[in-house]
Amino acid sequence: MGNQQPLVQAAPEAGSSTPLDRYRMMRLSRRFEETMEEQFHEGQVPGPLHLSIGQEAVAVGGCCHLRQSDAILSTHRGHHHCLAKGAAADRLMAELLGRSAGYSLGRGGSMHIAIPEIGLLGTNGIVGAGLPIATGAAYAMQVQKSDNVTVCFFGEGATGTGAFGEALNIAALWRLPLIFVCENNQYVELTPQSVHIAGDIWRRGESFGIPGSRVDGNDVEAMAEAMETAIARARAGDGPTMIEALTYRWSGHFVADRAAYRDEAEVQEARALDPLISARALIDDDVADAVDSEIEEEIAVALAFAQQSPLADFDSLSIGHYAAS
Ligand SMILES: Cc1ncc(C[n+]2csc(CCOP(=O)(O)OP(=O)(O)O)c2C)c(N)n1
Repeated sequence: MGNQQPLVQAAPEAGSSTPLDRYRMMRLSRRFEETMEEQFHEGQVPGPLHLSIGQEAVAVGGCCHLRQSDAILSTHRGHHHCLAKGAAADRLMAELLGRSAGYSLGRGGSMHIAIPEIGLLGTNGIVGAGLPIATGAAYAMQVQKSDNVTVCFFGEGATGTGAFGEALNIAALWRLPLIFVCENNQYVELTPQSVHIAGDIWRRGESFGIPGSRVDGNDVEAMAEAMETAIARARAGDGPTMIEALTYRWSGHFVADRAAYRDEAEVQEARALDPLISARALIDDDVADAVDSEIEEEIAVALAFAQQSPLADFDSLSIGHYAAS
């Protein structure tokens, strides 16, 4: 069940991330998910699989200025967040394939991953559930008088939950070091945003006094810049910020959803705005090609690692449920 693999990737120092680092991470996330999609179709993924392909810039720009001691909360669509915060691709893959070397010993899949050592406080299958947890984490950071911050990633569907308003209220009232990142991929399951969300999401914090902005969520540099400002504000004790990152969900809601409810032309238009293209344009072609080859190797090694790990073990079912006495 245990394994000798490192728990996390070597993360760059906070603030030292370069456009090259960001491209590398986005490429890793893209190839990670494409590989998991193939594995799903081969029957190797025992649970549901929600892909973030096309949304990589939100996670990478959202995490590239964070320290390991900063926290994030993720969602049901969170592989890109996990990788960007420093999860190791091999153990993440093992989890998705239901293998005992996975982060949750293969018992949970992609919606049950928490890696406290790197500040990943959880992916989550319950829409909006990260919001109160993030609020609590940010409050803990404030009580501990650290200058760490919490970033809560959530989809636009979560703005319809009661927890959203509650989190905004408490975060503003207590000036918590919390950054709300609404990853607006324009669909809530099978429903386009246009038929169920009124007004501007980025302005939802206004009446609480929370500054907000809408960012091109396909532009990793724009995302990183907006986060830098929000992180500095939170570290300085000036309270929360709301960022709406506008992006697009390339795939169906989950892998088996063929997304017949939307126009192919709309999908193709969105794909032309591939966030990897603009990220790649900032670095030399030769360097980018070398990165692409390294990632292919890394993915192949990670997949082999995951496949060699034994399937989740029933004896592990009770592990991690109770605090050690
Ligand atoms: C509390 C709750 N209600 C409903 C669902 C069913 N559900 C799963 S994903 C989803 C849509 C979420 O949309 P969004 O928050 O925009 O995230 P996205 O899937 O677009 O990444 C819904 C309604 C759920 N998991 N949890």
